[in-house]
Amino acid sequence: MKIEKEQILVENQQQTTFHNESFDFLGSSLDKRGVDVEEVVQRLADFQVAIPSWALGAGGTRFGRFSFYGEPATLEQKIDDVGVLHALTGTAGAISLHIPWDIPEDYKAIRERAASHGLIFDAVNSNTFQDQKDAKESYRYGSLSNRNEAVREQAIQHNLDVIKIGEKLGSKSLTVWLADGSNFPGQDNFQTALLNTEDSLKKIYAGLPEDWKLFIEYKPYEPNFYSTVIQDWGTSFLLANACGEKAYTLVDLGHHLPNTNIEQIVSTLMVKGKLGGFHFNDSKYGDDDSTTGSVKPYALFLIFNELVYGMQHNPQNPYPAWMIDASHNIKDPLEDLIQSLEAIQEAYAKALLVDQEQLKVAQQQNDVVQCQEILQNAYRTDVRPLLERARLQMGSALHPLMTYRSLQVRDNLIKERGRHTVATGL
Ligand code: LRH
Ligand code: MN
Repeated sequence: MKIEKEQILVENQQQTTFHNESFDFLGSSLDKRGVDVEEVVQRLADFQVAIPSWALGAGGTRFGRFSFYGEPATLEQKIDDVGVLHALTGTAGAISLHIPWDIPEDYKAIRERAASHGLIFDAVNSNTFQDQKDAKESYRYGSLSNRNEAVREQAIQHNLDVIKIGEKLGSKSLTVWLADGSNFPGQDNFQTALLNTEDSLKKIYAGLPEDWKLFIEYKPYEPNFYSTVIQDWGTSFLLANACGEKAYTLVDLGHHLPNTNIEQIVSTLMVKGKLGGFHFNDSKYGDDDSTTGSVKPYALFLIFNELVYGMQHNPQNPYPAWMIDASHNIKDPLEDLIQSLEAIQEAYAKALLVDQEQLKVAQQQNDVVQCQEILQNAYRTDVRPLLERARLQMGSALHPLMTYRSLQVRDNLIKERGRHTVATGL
């Protein structure tokens, strides 16, 4: 399934007049607020988010999984689905693979297929949270932290193999997330587990190509429910510092205990030059992996407000990696991802409208009320015409979801692939 530019142009024609009116109206009011509208639109067009290869089929929980039919059963079909997202949104220009769920057979063919959709390969993800059927050692009691050196060596070698796979695809970063931890008090010696993990990460870091980054992802719990070795940003941060300048902390929005101030974590990591990137999603309770911006859109805006400030004031922090990490239990995966991409662009656009100079003055004057007014003035702005204009400029759809439905993409995928294909992943 490939969506041609012409199909999108036809769909856009019906909505262009209304778009131009709302864009001109918003543009003139933003002009009065001293906003460089063209620059905001260009920043939105340049903002590319990587799509997780493991979230293109129906997700599930231990209580069940409901298929969506027409799911991608091969890596080639997964790349085509990300191609559909990129054609419609213009902002899904990369795919993030998970190994061994997505090991390419023909690297040249896979690179060419991705390139045919205008896609690059973002971070590759290792997997030492599941045992592979032919594996010599088990990760039941941990991987990089395991008390058994042979298990640690196997996990280290897996990560080095994943780097080799990424190199053949043009990827420039490795994401390590560890399920390692314990389910009961007394099961683990916390210090041994942490020091083993640090030592193992250093051995992986030693195998990192010069121009690569290592992203260390933290998570407070699940699948272990008493302790997790890399449980929070502080642990990831100290491990990244222990490894070296190419190691960074990766922030998965769902990996925080309730009411954690994630925007403050983001600002701390940026000023210390250790914010590597994001796994965008949303959650009400745990690591729900729900649609980004579907539960706490204001929190997402506050995170982007810190990102915009950091990208202006922290040259010591590299340009972060933007990735989605979600699981679709009841929504069509592609519709869910379109909604996430929209919410991410919307939060970024609103954050770009924050008058940082005015905010600085109000903060210096301790005018707390004015500080909130400045943030909420930006947040309360309907920025959708800016997102639409960015998409128009990229030749993608003014309204991606509407166009996805009117082009009957899911029905066509079912015709092509049948009803019972199942995508590898979560
Ligand atoms: C762990 C996680 C990690 C991935 C996995 C698919 O919860 O967020 O990023 O490896 O989901
Ligand atoms: Mn994640």
